[in-house]
Amino acid sequence: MSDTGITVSKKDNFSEWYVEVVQKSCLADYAPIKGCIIFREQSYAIWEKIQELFNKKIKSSGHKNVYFPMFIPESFLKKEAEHFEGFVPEVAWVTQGGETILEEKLAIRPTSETIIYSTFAKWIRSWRDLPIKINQWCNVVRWETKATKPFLRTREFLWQEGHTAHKTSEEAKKEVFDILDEYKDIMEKFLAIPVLVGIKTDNEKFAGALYTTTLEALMPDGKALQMGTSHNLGQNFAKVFNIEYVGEDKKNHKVWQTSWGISTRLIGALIMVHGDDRGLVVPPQVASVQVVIVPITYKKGDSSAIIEKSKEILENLEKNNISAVLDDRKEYTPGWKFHEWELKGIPIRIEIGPRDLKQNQITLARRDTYQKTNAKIEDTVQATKSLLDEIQENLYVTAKERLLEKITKVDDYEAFKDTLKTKGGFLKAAWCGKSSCEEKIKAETGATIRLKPFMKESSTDKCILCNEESEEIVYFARSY
Ligand code: 86X
Repeated sequence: MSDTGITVSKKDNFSEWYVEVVQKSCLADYAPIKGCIIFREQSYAIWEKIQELFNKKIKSSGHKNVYFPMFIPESFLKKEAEHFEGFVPEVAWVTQGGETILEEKLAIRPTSETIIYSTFAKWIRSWRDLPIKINQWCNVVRWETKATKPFLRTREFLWQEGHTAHKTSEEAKKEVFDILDEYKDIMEKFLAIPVLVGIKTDNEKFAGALYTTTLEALMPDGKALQMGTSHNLGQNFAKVFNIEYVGEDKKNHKVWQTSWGISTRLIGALIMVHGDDRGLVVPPQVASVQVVIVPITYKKGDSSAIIEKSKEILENLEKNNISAVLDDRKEYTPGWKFHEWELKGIPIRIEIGPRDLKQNQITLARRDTYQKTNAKIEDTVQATKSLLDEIQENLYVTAKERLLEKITKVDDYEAFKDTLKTKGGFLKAAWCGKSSCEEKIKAETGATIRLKPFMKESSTDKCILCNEESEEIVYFARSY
């Protein structure tokens, strides 16, 4: 195959396949800085779609977008040493401005709790100032030492971070779960990626949180990927940053807080879950181009009638809120165009050639199954709409089946290790609740507890490792 198409099969060499799709589908390119990528047009368009969807959701529930500086004075991070301790080796610093060595070095934000919450302390005076519900879209920097991978682990990435402060614990709790629901909706209904939701163990939660909720997806190589997180911070940060308000009772109270985030990692998940040996597959709901029209014309012969009809179809689709492009480039053959649009993952290709025109029809080719169907030209909009819905549904259902196939209940440690090695995926197992067992399993197998389900599954099983009384069934997996 040529150097424009995908040359490695997803099944044979997943990791190489991924890197090829990323580059050849114009999603990302490597940057001249180690561990950084250039977000190219195909990935940035998906990111803009995610931004559009999430902004709509949070704005309708009263959140406002803001932007804080990317520089955080060292003293701010030190104030929070307890919660950020483990992260210090990942922080990148600015020590010099122009020729001047800075008196206090500045962290490039790895996350913005410290700068935002010290500002909350200034903004919040009385109960009338609450709740505060803000969000920012920004870049963050974490100086990764582990191997980097486009979208999944890079030293700079894009995300949104939401930060809220409330009068009561109940209100904060509701916020945590409302956001979790919005995240789940984006992942499942728009990105067509099924997720498991639950709570992190104390080992895996954000140190600054009372508890951390998480959304976890499964990648085709059997590894779990955290897709997003929503934390209940309780009053932990209110204590450190002294965020207090005078209540209606005239007394001082500390606020209750939440924080939550999703990142450009979601794009990595989308590529892995839906992509195939022809390249990227973009779910219709997040595709900036849903339909490409390719007129089948040849050098010899008059093609004006076909081009005319193609333009009509394009206009008609656009009028009906279907995002379409007409590829009438003369310098490429139809076959070449097919490959290119497949590589880029456009959900539907509409072909119209001399025979189609004669029969007053179009050919619709779907990206997910490669199936082709015909429709009368006057039915184009209807046929396209229902096919887009079908593709969206099929991508989700297929991914869901693959997820369910790879959730395995295991009853003893031998089966645990064996299943992890041969099959991967999520392992449901009883756990006694002790960190020591969790850590030992991680050291011996590489699997961590990805989540504790919200609804405790009652069981009489004993802990998978120590065989003592178990508290609950949890989900283990190796992960990204
Ligand atoms: C944890 C917590 C939280 C807002 C989110 O998960 C969602 C959005 N923030 C992020 N975290 C850190 O606090 C952190 C801190 C430092 Cl200093 C660092 F270098 C890396 C970090 N990574 C994650």
